[in-house]
Amino acid sequence: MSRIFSGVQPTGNLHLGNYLGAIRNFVELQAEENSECIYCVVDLHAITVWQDPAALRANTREVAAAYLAAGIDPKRSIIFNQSAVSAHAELAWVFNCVARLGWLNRMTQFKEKAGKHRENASVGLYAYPNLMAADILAYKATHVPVGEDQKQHLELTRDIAQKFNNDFGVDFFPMTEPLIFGAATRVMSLRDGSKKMSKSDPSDYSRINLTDGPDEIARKVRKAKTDPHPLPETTEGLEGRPEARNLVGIFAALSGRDVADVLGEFGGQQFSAFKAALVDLAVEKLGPMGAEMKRLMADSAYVDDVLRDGAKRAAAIATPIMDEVKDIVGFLRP
Ligand code: AQP
Repeated sequence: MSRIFSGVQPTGNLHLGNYLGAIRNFVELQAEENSECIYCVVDLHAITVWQDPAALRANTREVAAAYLAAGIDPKRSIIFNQSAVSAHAELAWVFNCVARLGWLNRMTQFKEKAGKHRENASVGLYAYPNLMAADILAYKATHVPVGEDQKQHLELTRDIAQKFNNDFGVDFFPMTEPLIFGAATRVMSLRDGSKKMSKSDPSDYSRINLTDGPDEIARKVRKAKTDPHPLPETTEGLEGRPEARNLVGIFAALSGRDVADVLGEFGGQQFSAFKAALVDLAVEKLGPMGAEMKRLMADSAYVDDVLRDGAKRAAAIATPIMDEVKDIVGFLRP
């Protein structure tokens, strides 16, 4: 049996990249036989940068609503928020003492997020990958579906698992495999094809938010950066054209076609015609999900019930694993 774990941060502005790179794959994995899926709203991760408490509560419900609206079945899968299961924070502390500073110093996401203000970044932002390893290993998850940007953190999770096993002479934690699949593992900003689409980009025009309506989607796609040439007829023609590659990739991912097939239809045409088709497709695929998200966000009692039930089921898996960790490490459990 495979145990799948993944999470999304409740930091607002959930976007097309989060959907195509992660949430859509969560739904697909849930349909597999012999898999147990645990999908977390990682609120402990969110506070590694400042979050307004009221916004954090709303954004936590927004991610849960996105999971549900995308098709995750809360009976079949577990949906919960991270802070509701104490094993995450407890195991993260143990891993703070297993992981080496040199390992964390190599993490590119910290460098990108802390930027020039490294001295001012929270300790939590630096230790984030240890918490991520704890999220996964508190369930002994075998597989973690993520976008490409999380690959390095997954490698660190394996290093931590291995060092823990070696240090204590046990064969306890599994070597978790990343699952990076789908046609859009790295969706780029609509304003700059060299930057990934991101919640924290100050420009709302850089991303399509999952709650955007048809007018917003149309405006953003129309304004998306392109180059002056017509679309190429073959995939090789996308070399050196990051914005064209991104938009064609989004079209392919949303339509379930491959890039060559999309270029077979639109190659040689101007961006204006292609963008019009992309707007129709995005509105068709994302519109109903966005509307369902808004409906669920207005029904916070239901969303909270789902999270409460999920937290109980998640804790039932993680607590015995954490108890074993305590025994291995030598903590008394009087
Ligand atoms: N642009 C992207 N393309 C494909 N996948 C993406 N993911 C994020 N951006 C893209 C995947 O979405 C999942 C949840 O991400 P997260 O919320 O945990 O954090 P993140 O990767 O830091 O996401 P953002 O949107 O870029 O947020 P900020 O701006 O706060 O850094 C992950 O599986 C991620 O790979």
